[in-house]
Amino acid sequence: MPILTIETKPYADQKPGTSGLRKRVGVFMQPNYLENFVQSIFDSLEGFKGKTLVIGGDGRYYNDVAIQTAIRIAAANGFGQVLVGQGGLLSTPGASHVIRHHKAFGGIILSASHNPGGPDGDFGIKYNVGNGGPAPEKITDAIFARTKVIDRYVTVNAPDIDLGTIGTQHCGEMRVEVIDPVADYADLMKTLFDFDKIRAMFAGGFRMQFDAMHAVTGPYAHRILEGLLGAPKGTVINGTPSPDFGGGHPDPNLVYAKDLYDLMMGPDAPDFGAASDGDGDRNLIIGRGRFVTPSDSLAILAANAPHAPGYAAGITGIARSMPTSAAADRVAEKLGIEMHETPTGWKFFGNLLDAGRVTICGEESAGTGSNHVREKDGLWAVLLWLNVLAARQQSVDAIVLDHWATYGRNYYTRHDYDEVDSAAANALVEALRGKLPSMAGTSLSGRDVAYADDFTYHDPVDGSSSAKQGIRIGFKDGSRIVFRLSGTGTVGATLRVYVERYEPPHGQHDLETQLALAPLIALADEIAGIRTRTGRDAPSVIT
Ligand code: G16
Repeated sequence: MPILTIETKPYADQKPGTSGLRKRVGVFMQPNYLENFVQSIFDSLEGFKGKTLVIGGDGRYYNDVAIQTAIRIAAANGFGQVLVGQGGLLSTPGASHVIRHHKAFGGIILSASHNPGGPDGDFGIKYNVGNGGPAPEKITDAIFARTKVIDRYVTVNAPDIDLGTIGTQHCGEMRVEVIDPVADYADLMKTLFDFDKIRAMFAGGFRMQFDAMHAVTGPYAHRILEGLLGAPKGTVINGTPSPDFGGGHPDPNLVYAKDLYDLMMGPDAPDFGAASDGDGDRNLIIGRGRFVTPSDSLAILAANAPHAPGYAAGITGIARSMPTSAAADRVAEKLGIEMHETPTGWKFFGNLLDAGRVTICGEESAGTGSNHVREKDGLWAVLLWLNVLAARQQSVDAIVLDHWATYGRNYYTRHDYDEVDSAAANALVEALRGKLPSMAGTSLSGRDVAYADDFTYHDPVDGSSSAKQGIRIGFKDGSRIVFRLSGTGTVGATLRVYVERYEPPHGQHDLETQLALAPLIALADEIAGIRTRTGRDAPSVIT
């Protein structure tokens, strides 16, 4: 089949963000927009001729079209084989596992994660390398450089692949294998967790609600929770992926998963509530009457991981993103294992995991995962929690209170200001940077400043460094305020303000979080002039 070379013109706005390129669907539908980006990915890679590429997405609007386009361009560029999930579906952690398990050269994941979908929603694309993890910055920088000068892409004139039918097809010379999106992933989970113990817990009347938010984890959760683990039918709700996520916002936080939260705080709450996002890498954990912050969840899972067979030998180290609370640090300290603080973005964990320096990683943005794949993994976190609950035979609430009594509590909140004018947001950050040198050693609202800097990460494995990763103001009493601009928004800028305060093991652990942090929240506004500069009276989302 002849290879077609199509002339094209570059777009100036194809810089990958925290996790790939995310834009409104309408932007992606511009002529050659997607084609340019896919070709730029391949132009930035070497040595893939005849190799395997994994392609899958979260099922959002435009997924089907984008997959067919990517398959044709992959065929024209000389890949030997594409593995694609049935229906075009692969959760992000599922794709990571398929890449690793089948020793693929890499993978293309089509998702805008927790952002809304549909014709007026968002779309996204990212490239993952052979270890199953998001491409490191040196590759995303090369892709961006290529998008700025690209003048042609190659494709083949072949019919669409039938994504509904599992089995082998061809696109030009290239083999296309449509695979069951869940099978490999479910097999991996069986090796990590004590399925018998969890099954016995469900058989004993344990009740759970899992909200798949009309997104990609639906088929995974149905098969694993209700199928393999015997949870009653109806445990999984909103379990059929839809192109616009049922008109909802597939972000498992207290705003967009409010129904689940209300259920879990109500009189008829089940024992355990959980949710995952658009592409299945985030998680929300709520026990009866007890919300668990992602930062606490990371710490608790790290402390309890050996209850699961896959981690019975213990963990080698923990990594967390810089804005994530220091709760996990206290666990690492007690276990005497390595602790790493990285910039926001799962890609920064890859080297540490590959080098065996850490076993468990997590982020305040509802992401937790381990060395089993190279992405955060929503359902994995849920299964580890279930394993811990089955092993300890205690409630989520009891486990959280016990954790605080042992390690102390890091009160923690994140305030987001969405769709802020970009110029105003950048000016706010610039002004803060200007103030940093004069802050260290002073006292702000009676708190002594221990350090005030713009976080730079030095990767201990490959020696690279990443600067300007967020402004941190740390106080001598262990509290901290962090400011940074999101790298995943698609409209204007999103300002994130992260506030934390440490209360030791025998301190007061039962305060309402916003109240406990009120003085620091006020101080953050005072330092950065958030209200004045953004014109906002209140955050759009508090988590
Ligand atoms: C992505 C990244 C995460 C990051 C999150 C928020 O998650 O993979 O590492 O923590 O974005 O990033 P930001 O604060 O820059 O918006 P996801 O679930 O969107 O792929």
